[in-house]
Amino acid sequence: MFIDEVNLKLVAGKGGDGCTSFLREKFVPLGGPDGGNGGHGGSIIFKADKGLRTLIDLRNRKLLKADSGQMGRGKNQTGASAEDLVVVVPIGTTIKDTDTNLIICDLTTDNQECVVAKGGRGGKGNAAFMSNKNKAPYTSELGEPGEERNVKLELHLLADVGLVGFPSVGKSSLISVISAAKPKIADYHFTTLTPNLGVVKAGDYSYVVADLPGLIEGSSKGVGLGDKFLRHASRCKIVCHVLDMAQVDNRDVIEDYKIIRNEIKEYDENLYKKEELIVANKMDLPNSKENLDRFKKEFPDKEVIEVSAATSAGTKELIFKLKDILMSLPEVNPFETNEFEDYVLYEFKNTKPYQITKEGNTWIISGKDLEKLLKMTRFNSDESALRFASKLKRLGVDDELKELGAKNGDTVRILDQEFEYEERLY
Ligand SMILES: Nc1nc2c(ncn2[C@@H]2O[C@H](COP(=O)(O)OP(=O)(O)OP(=O)(O)O)[C@@H](O)[C@H]2O)c(=O)[nH]1
Ligand SMILES: [Mg+2]
Repeated sequence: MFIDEVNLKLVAGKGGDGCTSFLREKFVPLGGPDGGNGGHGGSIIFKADKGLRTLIDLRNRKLLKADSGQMGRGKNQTGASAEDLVVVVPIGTTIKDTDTNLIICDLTTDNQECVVAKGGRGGKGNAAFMSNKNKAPYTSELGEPGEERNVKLELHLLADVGLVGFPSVGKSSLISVISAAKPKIADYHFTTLTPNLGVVKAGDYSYVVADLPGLIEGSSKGVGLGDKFLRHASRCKIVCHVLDMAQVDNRDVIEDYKIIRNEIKEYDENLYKKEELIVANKMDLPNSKENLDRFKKEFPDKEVIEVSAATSAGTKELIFKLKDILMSLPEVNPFETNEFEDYVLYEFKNTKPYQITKEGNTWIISGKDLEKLLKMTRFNSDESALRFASKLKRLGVDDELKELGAKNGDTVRILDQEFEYEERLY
């Protein structure tokens, strides 16, 4: 099955920094702390939308970034939170984390949402640190960094339109004109051996067309390339019947049409009753007009679109005609059926929030939460630095360093910050 794929880096918005401030008013010399919290950073949310069929709009994007929250301010003013970035994708999109290779979510119903990269929390202002013990805290947090993720979006493309017809009528030529697909085209029969899928853009709308191998008399019983590809056509919403109006192979176009219709009927009554569009191709060649007139007289109720895959004439009308038909058809959600494998959703279970490794005399501490804490600490304030140190202690970092044999004067590194290890004896 053809899969539409897009790789993206996601960077959610950073939380706004908390503020350190004290109330200063005339006649109130020693006002309390009034630094407000920072606003939340924007998250990146993926949302399924039944109006979309492909990932084409995201194909040229490499990075998606959400906005940061605003800084907190004095007078207990909380910074404004940033708006979330909502990315709409078609139903059936699976989002995978490419660093862990685990599936984050599988959007299978309309309007289903998933927060894929979470925006950072706003840093607390100093007013939030006031306690009975500390009436005038100087400490405030920096905003939490937004979550960063490398993801791959995958969409199993199901063709909306199937191009059917005798060999060499120009099905592959047509798909190569209306989409970016580049199938093999040649003047001998059965050039196409497996279906080619192409994404067609019609204004803001896009849909998937399948160029199917040629059908002949007896296809429904397995003659030629057999009935394998008729099954493919059964899954499409529109059967687009391509005819060679110039009768290059010296066949009769009316006969051809009847034969293929009969094969479709023999194969599956439902496929026969499916929405049909007749495409008269090769209209650039002599005799095509004459044959078309004959065809129309024979089938006065059938709508026919005239095109030439060689000159592209009429192909724009075809693209928009197919769009109009698709939009008029009732919505079915193929991803809600059991045709697709069930995915398993995995969740991370953090066992230990940090790891300690040693390089020479340097102890390196790593771990997502700890690194986040470091990024949220203002080291220019002693109080904030102490708060950071006591958090490390509470997590058990101090005890473990001691156990591992850290000595006074050793360097402890977290990300790009270095500290000196000093064992305090209380
Ligand atoms: N003049 C002219 N030639 C065309 C047109 N469309 C297709 N052809 C030619 O017709 C031949 C067959 O075209 P294909 O696109 O390979 O036909 P197909 O229907 O995919 O054939 P199979 O894959 O064998 O089923 C090629 O030589 C094309 O160049 C057209 O509109 N005008
Ligand atoms: Mg072909």
